Amino acid sequence: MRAAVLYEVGQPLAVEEVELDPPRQGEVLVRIAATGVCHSDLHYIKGDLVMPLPVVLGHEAAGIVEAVGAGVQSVQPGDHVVLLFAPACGRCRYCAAGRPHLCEMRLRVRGRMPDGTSRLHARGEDLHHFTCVSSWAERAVVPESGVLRVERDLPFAVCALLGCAVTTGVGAVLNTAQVTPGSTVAVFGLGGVGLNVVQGARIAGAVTIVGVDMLEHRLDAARRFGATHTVNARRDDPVKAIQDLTQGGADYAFEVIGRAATVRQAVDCLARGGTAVAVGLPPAREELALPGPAFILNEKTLRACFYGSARLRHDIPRLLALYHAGRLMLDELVTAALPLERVNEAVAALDRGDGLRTILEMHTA
Ligand code: COD
Ligand code: ZN
Repeated sequence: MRAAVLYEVGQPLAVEEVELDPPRQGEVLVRIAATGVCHSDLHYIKGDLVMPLPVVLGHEAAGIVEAVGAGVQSVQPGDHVVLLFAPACGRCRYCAAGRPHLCEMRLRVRGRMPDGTSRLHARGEDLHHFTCVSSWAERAVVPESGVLRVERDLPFAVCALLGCAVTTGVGAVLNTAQVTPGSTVAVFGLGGVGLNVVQGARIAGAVTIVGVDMLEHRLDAARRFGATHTVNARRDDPVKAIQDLTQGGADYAFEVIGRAATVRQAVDCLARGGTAVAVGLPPAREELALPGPAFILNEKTLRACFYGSARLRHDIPRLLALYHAGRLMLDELVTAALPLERVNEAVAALDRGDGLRTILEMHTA
């Protein structure tokens, strides 16, 4: 099959023939139909975040089950599925506590399948898996807990987005922060994930939603997704602007960029007792710094958010219900569709901030 392989940081991906083993016990073979290009993938391509190479990236995807390994019960060939990048064992202390996105399995896999081996091979060596998904490929072998069956009449691009951007962004608001109606909210970074934080805040009933970005077209998009105000951080100081727009500070602020400096801005723009949520992952070399007395005397909170703190099998059907009810904008997020062969163009477009979300589409006919 064809797959996009990252052999070296900073280099274009090689779209080439890759060998994919059949699914083993408890695994599922998925024919990828649509897969998103997310900034997390770009972090690894650029080397801001580090993982073992060579690797097949891609973690936001949907497709059709082609085969299942022994013991698989929740899906069968022909089912349409969303791929989940946090496989969960269902037994560890985190799964038992109802926080399967923190499952111990995720920490163990480190570029492999849960059993420690790889199903992907090229040029005579094993390739690494990315978050047990590796969807920038025609097919993927994933753990059963990494797929969720969805209705067959849904667009694949929409299902792919539910695998990351939507679940992460809306989940940050509804699960991690638990924004309450009437709140004031600031969102730093209005890409594919940040726009979902914006619409999550709208769904939660926030009355003031301030979107911050450096690209005018992203500010326009944020207004369509529910922002009541926008700030261009290239022109204006976002902390001061947010404090002015929220009568002294926001109740909640979300950092959806992945920079220590903007996490600090998210903390600084809060009202007393406010909560900042760090969704973006800063480069490994950056440490987060907090203003000691102002943070403590004003009783602020800084929370981290991974994968929207989501219970995926509970949350994704609810997100789909919001979509069907016309309250969650998903089709509007997809602004370009390209074939896998043009993945490097899609990555460059993300780096420039073109459009909102590019989807790589495979032929599934
Ligand atoms: N001030 C304001 N806006 C800024 C600034 C700044 N200083 N710098 C960049 N921006 C804007 C850009 O113009 C862009 O519009 C936006 O920030 C970022 O958007 P995208 O589309 O490039 O990124 P997303 O939405 O695909 O991803 C954002 C994440 C923060 C999720 C990602 O970068 C990340 O850190 N991921 C790691 C966390 C993780 O693992 N999450 C789960 C999988 S995604
Ligand atoms: Zn992502």
